[in-house]
Amino acid sequence: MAQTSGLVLENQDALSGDIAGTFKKKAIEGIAPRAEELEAFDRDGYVVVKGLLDPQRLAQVAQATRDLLGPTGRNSFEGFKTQRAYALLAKSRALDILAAHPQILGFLKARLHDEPLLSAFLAINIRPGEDQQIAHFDDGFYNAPRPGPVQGLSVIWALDPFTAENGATKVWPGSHLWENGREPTQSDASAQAVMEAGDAIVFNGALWHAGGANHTTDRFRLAVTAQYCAPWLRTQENMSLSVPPKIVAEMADPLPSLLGYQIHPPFMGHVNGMHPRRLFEG
Ligand SMILES: O=C(O)CCC(=O)C(=O)O
Repeated sequence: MAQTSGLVLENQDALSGDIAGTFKKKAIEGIAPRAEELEAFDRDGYVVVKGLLDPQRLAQVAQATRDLLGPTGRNSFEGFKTQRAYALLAKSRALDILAAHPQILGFLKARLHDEPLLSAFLAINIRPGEDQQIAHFDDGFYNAPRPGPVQGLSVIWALDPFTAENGATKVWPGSHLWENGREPTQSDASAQAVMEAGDAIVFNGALWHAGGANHTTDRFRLAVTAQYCAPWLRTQENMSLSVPPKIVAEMADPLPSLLGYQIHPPFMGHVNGMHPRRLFEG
């Protein structure tokens, strides 16, 4: 039988709007970054935000992260002396705050998208004697013209003090504006994100960076990195398969949306023609 009622979409423009019936688009809310933080982010491609976790929360988060660490890396990108752990949101609720911290949500909204996706969320523990990681930029997978619109935004949370000696992240200021094919050389100025535990570096996914070398014999450099992308891009970790729906159903907003329980209008991300949040009904 022919359908006689429903939304009439006249043209392509109508397909950029939110046509969902039950669950409307829900923009993330956060704490807006300060003007000077945004200036630094735009100019240098990164900014260090200080003191995001109080000491009690920091201790909980650091312990929960340590508990999840496994073997050292399988290749030089992961780091042969570095422990990594993935799919963190399937394993611990203590780390939710790092994926959806109000100040990070504010950066996402200001510089990436108002309904972004969490592309990767992993622990990185750089151990004594580790070499510097190869320089890279996190949007490299998207193979897009550079410079271009912001496609990804990354955060590295310092859970130990980050020092020049223990492997503080190395960045090439301004390199988010470099054209395709340009790579860091010895003559390009670099900096290290020296941070207190509880600080985070927030950077454009186009910024060239690398995990630093750990020159110490006895200091670890524990971090969690949260990487976000625009909602029309493929995420690095396949979050739909990494975090079981039963776990996501119990999470507070905006985590389900960050994990893909959202529609990028008009219908990117639907499940059997419906908003993915309807999987939680009944
Ligand atoms: O650990 C760091 O400081 C950077 C790690 C990183 O950029 C990565 O693995 O993608």
